Amino acid sequence: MRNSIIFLACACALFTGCKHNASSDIRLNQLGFSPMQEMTATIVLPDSTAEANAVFILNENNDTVWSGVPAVTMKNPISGKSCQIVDFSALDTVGTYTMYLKDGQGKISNVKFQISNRPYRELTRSALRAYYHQRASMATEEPYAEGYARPAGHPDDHVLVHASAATPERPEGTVISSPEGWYDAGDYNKYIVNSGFTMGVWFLAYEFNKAYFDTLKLNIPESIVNRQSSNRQCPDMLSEAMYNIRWMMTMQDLDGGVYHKLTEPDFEGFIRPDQCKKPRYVVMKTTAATLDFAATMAMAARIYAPFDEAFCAQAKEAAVKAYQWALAHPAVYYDQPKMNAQFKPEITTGAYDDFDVNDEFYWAEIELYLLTGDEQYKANIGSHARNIANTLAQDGKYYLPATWGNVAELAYLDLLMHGKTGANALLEHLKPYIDDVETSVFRSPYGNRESDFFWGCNSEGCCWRGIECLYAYRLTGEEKYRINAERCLNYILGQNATGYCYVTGFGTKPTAHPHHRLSYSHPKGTLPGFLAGGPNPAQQDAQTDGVKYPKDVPADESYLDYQPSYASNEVTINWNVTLFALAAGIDALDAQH
Ligand code: G3I
Ligand code: 9MR
Repeated sequence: MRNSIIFLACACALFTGCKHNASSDIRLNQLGFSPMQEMTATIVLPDSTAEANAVFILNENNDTVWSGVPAVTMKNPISGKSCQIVDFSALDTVGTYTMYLKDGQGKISNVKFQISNRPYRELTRSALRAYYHQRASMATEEPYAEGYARPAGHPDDHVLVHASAATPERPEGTVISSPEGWYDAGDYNKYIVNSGFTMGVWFLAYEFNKAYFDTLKLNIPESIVNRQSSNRQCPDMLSEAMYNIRWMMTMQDLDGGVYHKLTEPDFEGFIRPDQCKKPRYVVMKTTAATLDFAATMAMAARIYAPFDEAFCAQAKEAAVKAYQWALAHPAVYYDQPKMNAQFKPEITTGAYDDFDVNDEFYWAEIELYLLTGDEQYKANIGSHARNIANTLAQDGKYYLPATWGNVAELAYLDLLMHGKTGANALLEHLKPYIDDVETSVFRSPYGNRESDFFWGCNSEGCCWRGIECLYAYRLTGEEKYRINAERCLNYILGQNATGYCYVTGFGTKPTAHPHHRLSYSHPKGTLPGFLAGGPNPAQQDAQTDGVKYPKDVPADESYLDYQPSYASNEVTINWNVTLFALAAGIDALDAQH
């Protein structure tokens, strides 16, 4: 108590006399920490000549429980900004704290944070509940909507077969029904490639932490009335996924091929789902979509086995049929300009185009093999795995990390968890990033290289690296991997170059204006639990809709919390799944303490 009074008195005196404007900034995980966790904050200094800072942490009774002067000043290799790190991991008591920073000029800033036993439980729940809000074809209602109810839109019971997808059985203009599923992102379309990838990560997350997800309650309609009520109660997390899987099944044509997407011809305005009136089409079948579908259905057939046998038989049949179509059509790529040159109406929505399907073949084959044990799939794996390995030799980035366009790692991680491959590739891949931590201004294995920043990097870069660390921890038991997984989450939740907590509705400075039609059009505003894409120096949106980035903004700050910024501030199903997989992985470990 005495310490804190003296500190505050001195600080106030210095503060009054101070003439400088620039001040240091504290960046830390705005959701706080569990007592066992490493706890650090980054102080971004106003300039390289700034003097050392002093940091005091006070508890709710205003007792100083920690104080120190961070010694080392380091440079952010991307922006060149000078930073200091304070490590207050010694704190181990649950409570609310305030960190006071007295900078070299005597200026004071402060930030509140919590130490609690389960700091990421609500984050995990909310990131999963985001999918309930994304549901197409139904109204979201209380009590499930938790304040964000909205009317139904996009029944998708009158979807037109686009000329590019026409067959003798289903000529152009044939009406099919393809309801349910999740809206992909900030837009209202439904894309198989991205849905398949999302389901892959979803199922991996489930299998990684089965016991945790089996008991996690999401407050969705299925929590109460289980659709498969004659079977064993399905965990909420798998019930939510089923809403999307049922839609995916409707996207398979009679011949086994799978439509690339269900879409309006061009993006809707920022209106509510029930206000949308554009026609919706299924467009051409592609090899990538068909293989991602095959892999998803094969995984589903395995994972839902304890809950719904009839569904599993249907999913397996759909997977096999899709795979056979892909073998017969191994190189049908989604080339939107080429398609538009040939067919009308023109389609200008998301492409999810991918001109290398070796990894999609590999994933489908691994999943069909794991499901059936059938040697036929194993034999084919050989040729695709070889292609992938060859490419890997030339470009280490090819195999890892996983993204919607590179699904090889999903197969690899599944093999790893089944004890059918070794962890070396994963550990080697992680090593340089973990080595970076020693000089990292954000004490993170992510965010120290320009190449870490691109469209969707918060998920595909940061969260995914954290998930890889969780796998490495599970396989080796080495603490450093658990700590680095937590460090990735710290980065997402505020210990980063912009100081944003990149999850809507969480933290003291959250993403508040995402590129998200459901949020923008909702009278209550931004929906909670969504991860923003993140800093993207390519700035593909820079010339549109008044999107203006500051001149020469560093790559790790190339982010606008501005609704029109689709290249840095959109939300998507494939990104949120990595957020909840990482948060759940850490929360499950916290629960063991
Ligand atoms: O593959 C190249 C790589 O070789 C190159 O080094 C790198 C340099 O920037 O670019 C890579 O291509 C990027 C590609 O994603 C693959 O990662 C493109 O620049 C980048 O523009 C592209 O962004 C995609 C974006 O659509 C535009 O097509 C995002 O990954 C993808 O998540 C996003 O998806 C959209 C949907 O189309 C529509 N719905 C919303 C969704 C999220 O924004
Ligand atoms: O809203 C669209 C978003 O969902 C997509 O990810 C993005 C890239 O395909 O495109 C957005 O739509 C923009 C369009 O591409 C260009 N004009 C402005 C649109 C958003 O207001």
